[in-house]
Amino acid sequence: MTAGNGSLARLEALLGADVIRTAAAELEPLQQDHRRLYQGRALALALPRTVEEVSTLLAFCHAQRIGVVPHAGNTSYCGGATPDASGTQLVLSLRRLAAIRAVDPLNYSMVAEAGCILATLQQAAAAADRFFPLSLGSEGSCQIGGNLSTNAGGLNVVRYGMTRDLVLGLEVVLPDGRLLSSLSSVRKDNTGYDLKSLFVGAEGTLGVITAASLKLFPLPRDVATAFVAVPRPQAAVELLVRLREASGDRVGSFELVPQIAIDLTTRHIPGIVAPLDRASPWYVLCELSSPRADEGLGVLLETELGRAFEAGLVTDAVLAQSERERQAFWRLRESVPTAQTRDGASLKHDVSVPVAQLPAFIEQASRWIEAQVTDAVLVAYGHVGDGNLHFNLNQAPGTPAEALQAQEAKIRRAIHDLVHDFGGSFSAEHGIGRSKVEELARYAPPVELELMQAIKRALDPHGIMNPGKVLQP
Ligand code: 2HG
Ligand code: ZN
Repeated sequence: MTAGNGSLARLEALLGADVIRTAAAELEPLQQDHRRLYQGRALALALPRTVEEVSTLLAFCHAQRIGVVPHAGNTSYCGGATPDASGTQLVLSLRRLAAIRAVDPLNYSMVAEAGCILATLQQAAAAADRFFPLSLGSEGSCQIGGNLSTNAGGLNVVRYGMTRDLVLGLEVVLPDGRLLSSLSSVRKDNTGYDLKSLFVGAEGTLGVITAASLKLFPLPRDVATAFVAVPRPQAAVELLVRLREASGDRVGSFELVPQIAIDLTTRHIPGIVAPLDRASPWYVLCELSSPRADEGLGVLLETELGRAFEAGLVTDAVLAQSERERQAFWRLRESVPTAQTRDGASLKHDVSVPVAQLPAFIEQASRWIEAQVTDAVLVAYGHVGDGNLHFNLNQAPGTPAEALQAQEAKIRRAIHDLVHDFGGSFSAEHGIGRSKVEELARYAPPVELELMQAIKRALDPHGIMNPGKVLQP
């Protein structure tokens, strides 16, 4: 795929210098991912103001065979939004398409443009007495277009599902510039193939999502949050079962946190304190919530934790007594990735296995790491309720980053092979991007891969959309 100065001049002529930006200072932040694993060089940055401009832009790029890299909040863990080093790819940001087109509390839905910051949507829903449940550590900067394109997971999946589950309809500009306008707000629609689902999680390889019709829920009014010490992951899984049953399935979040995450966050993030005095190998951060203000969830949670204590599943626990305390628990959990980064180099494995298999997976994978890996500290945490573990490794204190990095390929293969044996996924919530293209080619069943390639060819015959991401060219 080639694009020279001639194409750039024509693009500028077509859309104007306000839309097509070339200043180095504007391109620089888009040319590397937030973990600084990938560096690229962009032809230009496109900042369309309208859906029509997105259409015009893609039609031109389709005709001229110019690669387009959609770029949202730049919070990807897989390099999915970074251009390659050729200097021929156009980075496309929809940050100016940031209108909330409608909030409909009676229909429990809203229509938002792709450039909306996730936290803004949560606030808009709350202002209408409704709840938009997608919640991520990066919610203050990530954009809904990126969340949709990566099918983001996050902290409330156990109750509300992934981003895909929150979508009623989509507006998408296809690679040739045609507009697929399916911004339906109906909940039942069995008219043929579910096309919108193709674009959710496609990471911008099939088209550009410009707006979405999203599900809303009743606002939680009774919330009970606890930080709980558990002796082992199996106890966490059993506690989850107990809480789901005892609360009538009111578990909104259920996160596993190891002691090392407490050590890293208290060391590297100002203001974080350990919620419990005594160290425990593992903790659970769990939250029950209900739209009924008088559900009595605090008492219920305390009672169930007491019972779990008697059964040896819990060794200590603290309930948040105020919104401030609750926020402090969540801040600790959400700061784990930042604390990991501040501690040094890390290797990340965003894996999932069936929830019931998680303890066995942790045990086998940890045993392998202990026996086969040097100069590393295991930092395994995540969304137990979804069977999703961030099985990460950090460089050991006093060892060079290179010592860990040199083992990356060997570790990745062993962990992903084990995940495969457990019937799990090597990318539970972070997607494929650039970093896991070979993994997808290796682990996806051949027929699945063939179908994905056929869909890609049908929608994007010239391969202009996010080239080199998700599928091998
Ligand atoms: C989280 O759960 C994010 O905090 C990031 O998905 C996980 O850094 C990671 O591996
Ligand atoms: Zn996560």
